[in-house]
Amino acid sequence: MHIENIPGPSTDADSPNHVRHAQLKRWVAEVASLTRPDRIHWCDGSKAEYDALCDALVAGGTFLRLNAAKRPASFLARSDPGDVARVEDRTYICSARREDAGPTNNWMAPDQMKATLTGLFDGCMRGRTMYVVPFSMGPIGSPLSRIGVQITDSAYVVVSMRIMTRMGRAALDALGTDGEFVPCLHSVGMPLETGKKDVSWPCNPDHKYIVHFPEERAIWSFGSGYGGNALLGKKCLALRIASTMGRDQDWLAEHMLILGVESPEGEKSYVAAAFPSACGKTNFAMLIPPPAFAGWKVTTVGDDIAWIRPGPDGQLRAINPEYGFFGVAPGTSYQSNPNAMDTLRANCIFTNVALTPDGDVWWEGMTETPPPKLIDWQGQEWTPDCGRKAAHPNARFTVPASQCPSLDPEWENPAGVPISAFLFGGRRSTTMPLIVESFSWTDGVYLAATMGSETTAAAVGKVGEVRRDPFAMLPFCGYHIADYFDHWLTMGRKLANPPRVFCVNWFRKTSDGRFLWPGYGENMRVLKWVIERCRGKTPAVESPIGWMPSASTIEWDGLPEAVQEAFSDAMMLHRDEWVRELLLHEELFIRLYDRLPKEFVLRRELLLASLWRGPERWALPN
Ligand code: GTP
Ligand code: SPV
Ligand code: MN
Repeated sequence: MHIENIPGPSTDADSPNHVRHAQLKRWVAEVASLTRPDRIHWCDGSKAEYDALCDALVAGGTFLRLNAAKRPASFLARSDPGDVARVEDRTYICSARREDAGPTNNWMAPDQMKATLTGLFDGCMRGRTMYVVPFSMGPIGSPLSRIGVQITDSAYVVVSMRIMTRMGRAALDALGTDGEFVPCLHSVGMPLETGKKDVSWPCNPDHKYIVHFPEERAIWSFGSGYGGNALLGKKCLALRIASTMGRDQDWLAEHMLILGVESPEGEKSYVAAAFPSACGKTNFAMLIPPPAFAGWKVTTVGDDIAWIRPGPDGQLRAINPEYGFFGVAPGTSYQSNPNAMDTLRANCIFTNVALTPDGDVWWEGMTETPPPKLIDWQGQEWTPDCGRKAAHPNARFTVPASQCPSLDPEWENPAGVPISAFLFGGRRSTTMPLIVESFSWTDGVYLAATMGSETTAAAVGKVGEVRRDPFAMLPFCGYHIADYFDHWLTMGRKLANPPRVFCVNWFRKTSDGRFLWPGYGENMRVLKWVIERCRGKTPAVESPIGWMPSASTIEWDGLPEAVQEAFSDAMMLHRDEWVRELLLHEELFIRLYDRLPKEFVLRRELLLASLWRGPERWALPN
């Protein structure tokens, strides 16, 4: 076996000289003897290493180098058409006891799963290079940060990890001789038999497993090279494993963006918002206020994950554990998200977008009129009338956060930023109002726990079905979801000044299918009300489900009259819709019966009572 990247003479058969962590060396040696790669490469995270790997990916056909004048240092990758999104039905939480994974997670006994996986990993890296990728989630050295080491046989994963995490020598050095790390084992699951030519997107069509061992804090992923299945620092470590760490260590790992809002008076507040996958976190995190909001500024701390813990002052503080954005490409445009478009100017990896004749990228929604000719995400010729999508609906960009023009100056503050408000928002065509503030922390936890959302292309499966997605964490909670609700209730009790909790819905539609709310930058109108509520500066109306803004407390300047007229419909509570909604809450509660917080049962009764006492259609007073 050949070992690369060893400065000076090696004293150890399996790792370079500077690796002084005995447990890490042992684990790497064990994995190598199981998976039998041709080479082992310890990643240092340097630019030279990144460039060399990108060149090799180009040479091997995984990457296509984009036009250097239009999209400098950027690449296009086309995945296998069977490997385009997270595979939720292949994702497992293998806690020792089934009841600790809870009814919303797939489970298998750890021993049984290890036996299955050991069989699959046996010899799975033959003919390939095994990369050892040390990384930090969160700024290196922050008390909130955690270190992982991913072993992978995918160079695409290595270069993506360098964008998405603080990867390389510094993370390894921070581990020292005996620091704690989460071992993250990954293989695309396609050994290269001698003399066989590699394919551009190796993966395993028959066996995919995304597996978490929460007690051991270990991750094993087999068979996929895409996104959250393969970049193990993200959903696997920073959400599923981190959520179990947070339960044990009194903090929270959440599927949330973090943004800053500065008022014209210079008052700064931070907000964290949980929306399910492909429901607008990146857009909201990079919001540009419309002209009516002169002097207001929105800044970006993170677009997908927040790690949150009480600071010494009893206020919650949050960090973004990631280093880059892995964002949904379709729908991103200079109209919808100029900050994202500017972020993407260079140094990007695009996956499953379309290619223009001049070597740039395109996706649905990027421009109003599509180019007359493209190469689609599967490498086929494409014209606007061909009846196919040019980009896959879950096509994504991978880009360093540092390139984002709206990046908050505090985004790498190791102590995190103070959180004033939590927002929860699903994708709901009906029922849920544009904005409502919960009556209390407990009530806010109830609203977040019972959140529903229409499914999106971010996961393999049916798109557009309403399902309960508590806290936007349904696919990401590493333990029993009812214990997670309880953890949230408990955390609130420990806080001197808990953030206010709001629910939003940008996606409500008219009966003929048009959005009731313009969304995107106009969401600033809702965000301003949220901030002013937190500062005690604006009144609210009591509705059956929570506090709401009257139309007069919303800034309307610059919007067409019709939007203000639609506001009443966007805020309306229909009793029949809510009765159906409460039945769905009940359905969730029965699934979680033995561990459900008692408060929830009472809260549901109270909601039902308020809705019955109110009119059939509850509207905001004029
Ligand atoms: P993950 O990265 O999958 O966790 O998702 P995300 O929440 O960051 O998703 P993203 O911001 O990329 O969501 C993109 C989708 O949301 C696209 O379909 C957008 O058109 C839609 N979207 C975002 N903001 C708005 C909005 O304010 N209104 C409406 N109607 N759609 C929006
Ligand atoms: C999501 O699906 O919520 C994502 C993308 O953020 S992935 O990393 O692929 O899970
Ligand atoms: Mn996400």
